[in-house]
Amino acid sequence: MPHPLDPLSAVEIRDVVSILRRDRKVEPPRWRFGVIELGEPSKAALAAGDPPPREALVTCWNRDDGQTYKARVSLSDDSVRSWEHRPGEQANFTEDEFYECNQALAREPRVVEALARYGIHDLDLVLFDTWAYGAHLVDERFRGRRVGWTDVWVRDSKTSNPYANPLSGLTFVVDVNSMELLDIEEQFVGERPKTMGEYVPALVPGLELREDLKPLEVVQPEGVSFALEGNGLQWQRWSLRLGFNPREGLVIHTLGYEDGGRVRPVAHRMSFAEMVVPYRDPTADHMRRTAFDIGEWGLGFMTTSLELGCDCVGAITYLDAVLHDSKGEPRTVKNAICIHEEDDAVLWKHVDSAAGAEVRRSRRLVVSFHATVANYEYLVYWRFYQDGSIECEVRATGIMVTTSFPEGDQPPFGTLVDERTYAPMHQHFLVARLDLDVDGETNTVHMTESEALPTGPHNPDGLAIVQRSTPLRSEQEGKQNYDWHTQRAWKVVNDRVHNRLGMPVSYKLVPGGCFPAMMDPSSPVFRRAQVIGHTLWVTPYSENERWPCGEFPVQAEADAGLPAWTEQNRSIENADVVLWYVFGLHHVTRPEEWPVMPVDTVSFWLKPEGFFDRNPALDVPPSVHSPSI
Ligand SMILES: [Cu+2]
Repeated sequence: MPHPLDPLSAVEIRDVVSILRRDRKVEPPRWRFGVIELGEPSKAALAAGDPPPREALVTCWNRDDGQTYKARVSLSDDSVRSWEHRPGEQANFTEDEFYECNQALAREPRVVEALARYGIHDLDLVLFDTWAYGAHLVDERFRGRRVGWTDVWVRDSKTSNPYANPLSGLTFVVDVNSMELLDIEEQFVGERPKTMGEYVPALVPGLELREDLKPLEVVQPEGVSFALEGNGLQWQRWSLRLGFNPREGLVIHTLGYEDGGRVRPVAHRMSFAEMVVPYRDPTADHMRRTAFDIGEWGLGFMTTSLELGCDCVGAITYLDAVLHDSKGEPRTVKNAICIHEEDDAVLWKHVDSAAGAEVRRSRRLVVSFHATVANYEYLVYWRFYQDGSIECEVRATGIMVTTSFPEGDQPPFGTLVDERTYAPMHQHFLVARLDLDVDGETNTVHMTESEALPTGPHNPDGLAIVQRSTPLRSEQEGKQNYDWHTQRAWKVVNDRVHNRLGMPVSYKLVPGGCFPAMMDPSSPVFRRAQVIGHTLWVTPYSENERWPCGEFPVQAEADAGLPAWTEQNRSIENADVVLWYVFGLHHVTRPEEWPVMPVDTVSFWLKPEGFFDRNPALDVPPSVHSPSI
């Protein structure tokens, strides 16, 4: 029996597909599956105790007429519980379409002929990189079709980096249902420059690897301090469940901290619900480049097996992830989730002449996964600390998108990284969906700010600072922006539970890596991704509100998620609140990020504030060093 929050197994995915085939004639090759995922039980159903029915949520579409459908399938009852037509909406793009589009274009005579004009005759060296895009840029003639656009990359050899050499100025527009080439857009930008975009040592001319690194090993002679049972994880006082789905990738469920003999809830569910990557370059090569990596493609689908290179050291435990292709056939990503402990230097310390030194090492539990999104990788780390803190870190690495330009004519929208080649500036906005339940479901989010009081008789030197805490009562008030001047942060407070000092218990969202959209609100790109207009949004929990830019951002005109839901201006006071935190990288590209980008790292924290009565890590014992080390 799976736990109600366990992801669908391969057998269950096959069962879902066969139920839909039997009852709704959803059959390949006419039909494709966008997403097949667990229909998670509601909080009430989970709390009820009896195992809730096992259900799946499905997005599929008919390639012949382009119509999209959503289904809820009951595995417990062997039935289709709901079947909903979604006219005018496009399902997420799939990896199968990406590969099939690449093959179709390589066989298309008009493409072969276009490439020959650039002296490119070996199609095996060409990568057509397919992107989804916004409706406003889809030509009137192709409206309503499932349209992708591709840029073109040319490898130097079969094993070299496909993203090393752009063939700038050539774009293909494709109907990815029929794989028909709809349009060729061409803007000759001159002879291709000679660049060096290789990073595999054997392909980098003259590279000599450093020889002065001695081994550094992490040894856990008695094994790990965590216990993983199925998808349930326990470490120190933390307990949580690991989930995974095609769109969000890793999901943290039912996070709690044991205190005084009981598990106190902190979060019901935490995940990444969207990622928006607008390239801030209006030239022909980049104007369509506005990726919604979660809504258009799925971070889960793009999760890579950590067998391929995890770079976690010590004793590592892995979990596999089960996904599916567009035919509904399950596939397993081996070692998709990495679980391990890390030493984290000093946790607390004091040196006193009488007592001597008391010092504690900090240890953290890390749960991570890596997604390769075509040229880029995103490495996601959830870290749990012994003092009740939680850190969510994202590292971006991989190969930047580049463009070549004619001699003496470099556009100002990027940074020169190689001969007549620039990397456009862009932004990676990540939206973390944080369904926190601090000591229970009934919480209120407060905006917290520091205020320097004016100089006066009681504050003659102007030293006084006070802390203001303002409850956010409605969804309108819940739209929050970072303010450096007041060191604004947000606290999730449970007014019904108090600590020993009489304060209501809370967890604080300590913002990090946030930045403004810097985009005209009338921009059609902004209209599709209005979530980037604020650092934080707060909504009352609603089971169907999962996707901040709408469930179907492919070819969308407008953001059908947070801006639409929050129009209702519902109460968020003493409610089961969900926080949507927008952070990421404002990526002003650098020469040092070419040909492969050293990680750029951003994070935010959730820290207990009055949740405990005192430092909860007082009981961490001093480190024991084995004499041999
Ligand atoms: Cu970037």
